[in-house]
Amino acid sequence: MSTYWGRYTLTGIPTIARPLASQTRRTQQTATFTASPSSGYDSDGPLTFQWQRNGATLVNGPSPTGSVISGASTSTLTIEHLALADAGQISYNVANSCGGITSNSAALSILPSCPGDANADGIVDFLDLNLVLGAYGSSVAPFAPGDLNGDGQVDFTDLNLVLANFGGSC
Ligand SMILES: [Ca+2]
Ligand SMILES: [Ca+2]
Repeated sequence: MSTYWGRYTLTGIPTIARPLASQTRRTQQTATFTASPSSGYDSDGPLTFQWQRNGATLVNGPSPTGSVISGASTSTLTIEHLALADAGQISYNVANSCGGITSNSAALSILPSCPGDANADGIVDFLDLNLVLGAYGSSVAPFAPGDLNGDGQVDFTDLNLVLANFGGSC
């Protein structure tokens, strides 16, 4: 005699616990969206994810807009080096062996870059100067805090961008 366990509550199509929130970023910044499926729907194996923009499947790697997409088929989507054309409605599909569901659409809005604004708060001030000076002379990831022109170095070019725009807002 064998015992079989019913899994009536665990074999359904995934549901989503929290809706995606809209985001606003500036060009060259990074946007990250994280899926929030409800727990308990992965008893038959890992959930699968696929992200979309305006309903079109996103693909990892350099995109036609100049941005770089990663995690397009994981629970976390990352878009680096955002371009104005990356704006759109972001959504994802999450599935298990029973089927899938598509999340709400969240707006990704892209504003033009703000020269000299190292901390992306819309104002060029002492905080930005401090970020550049704090990393001055170092090699960093392109567009890391302090590297305003994205050449991977924090140097006079970046300092000049802060000074030339100091006191401005955008
Ligand atoms: Ca700032
Ligand atoms: Ca630089």
